[in-house]
Amino acid sequence: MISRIDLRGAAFPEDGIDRDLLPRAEFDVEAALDQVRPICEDVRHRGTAALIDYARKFDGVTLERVRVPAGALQTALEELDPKIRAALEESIRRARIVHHEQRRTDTTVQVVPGGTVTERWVPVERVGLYVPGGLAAYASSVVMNVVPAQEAGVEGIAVSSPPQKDFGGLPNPTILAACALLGVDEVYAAGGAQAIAMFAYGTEECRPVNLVTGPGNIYVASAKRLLKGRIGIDAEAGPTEIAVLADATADPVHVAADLISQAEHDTLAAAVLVTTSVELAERVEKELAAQVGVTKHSERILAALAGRQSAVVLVDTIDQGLAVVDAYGAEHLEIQTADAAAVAARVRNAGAIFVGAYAPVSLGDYCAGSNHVLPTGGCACHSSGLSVQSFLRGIHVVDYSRDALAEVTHHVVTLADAEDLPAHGAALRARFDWQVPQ
Ligand code: HSO
Ligand code: ZN
Repeated sequence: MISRIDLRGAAFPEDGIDRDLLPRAEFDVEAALDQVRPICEDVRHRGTAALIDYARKFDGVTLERVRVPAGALQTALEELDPKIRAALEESIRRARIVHHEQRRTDTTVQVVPGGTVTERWVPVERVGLYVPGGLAAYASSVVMNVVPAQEAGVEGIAVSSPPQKDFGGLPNPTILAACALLGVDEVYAAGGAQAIAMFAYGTEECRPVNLVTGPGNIYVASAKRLLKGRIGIDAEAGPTEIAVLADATADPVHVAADLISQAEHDTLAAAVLVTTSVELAERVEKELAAQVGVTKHSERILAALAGRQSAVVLVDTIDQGLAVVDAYGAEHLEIQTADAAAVAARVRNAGAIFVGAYAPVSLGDYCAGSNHVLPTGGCACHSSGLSVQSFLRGIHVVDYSRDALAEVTHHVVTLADAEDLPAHGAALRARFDWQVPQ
């Protein structure tokens, strides 16, 4: 059901191996642009009326307004199963502990006497958080987006999630309850590209935002790509990925369960085991077959495991395993080896690393305190997951005295002349009666 890639005996170049060694699922954001462009333009020009039309067309619901009334949020919270409420509260509590510590303090550096540069951290004013509907309506993702934004000090937090036929045109009630628990009262019933356009251009009901975060399908990712620049975006989230680097000490039952846990998200999800032990590989393959048979979403999981994006990779050494997982740059990487912490410390590319036998990815999805919005598609080699930093801007504040400017003027004039930009130098010379101070 899962393919094997045998790299035992292969040459591993010193400067790293080919990052396409492990195939990934097709997620062609570019291809959806032509479909998404007219929708975004329509929302730009017709606002709420366009959103109501798309809700009828794509979600099969008739809306009178797109903003969810405050009463509906309160009702959703009152009707939330107390067990789910307690679990969400614990998830929020732990996420707050971690994200609170990520806050930045301004730093002032004295470059020369009388010349300072301060880095001032300022939260983004307004953010829009997109939460998918349908199969991927995750209340936990509301937590993972809202908590860092709140800890960063963002004042305007708006959430949008597709209207659901089954819930009278409101978004999924657990999503609404999570918003209420987090104190977010600005929620919209809009989905897909049209929701991203609403955030970017604004409508009669929704003021435009500065930054949009949150996962979504290919149309959401495509709208984010299209509107990037007008708005900031977190990432174009692709299908979920788990890679496990394991040796003979790993428990095949755990490894198989963890691979299956993320394959459960999507037929395009990737589950990759990299191991030095053929025996472990064989036992995991057997376990996968046994566990898939008794799990709820077995069809989806089977498709994900059998897809070209999933594989068991055999290597000779942990060093080679590290080269493979670094080239792959998984969204989630578990290290299930002897001395797992030491091996984990050597990993360079991963969205998040889960160390040892008792840190499965599912813990991180809900209750580790870490964030579960992480870079996919190999983007872990240049990007990080969502954090307080994602919602802050560092503004350099430059403060120089007359003497401090005088001291460096000749260098500025020289560099400006070298770039054939003499007016740049003149802006300094003008302050010293057009002379370059000696
Ligand atoms: N593993 C997903 C997040 C998630 N899992 C939400 C369960 N619910 C992407 O990191
Ligand atoms: Zn998950």
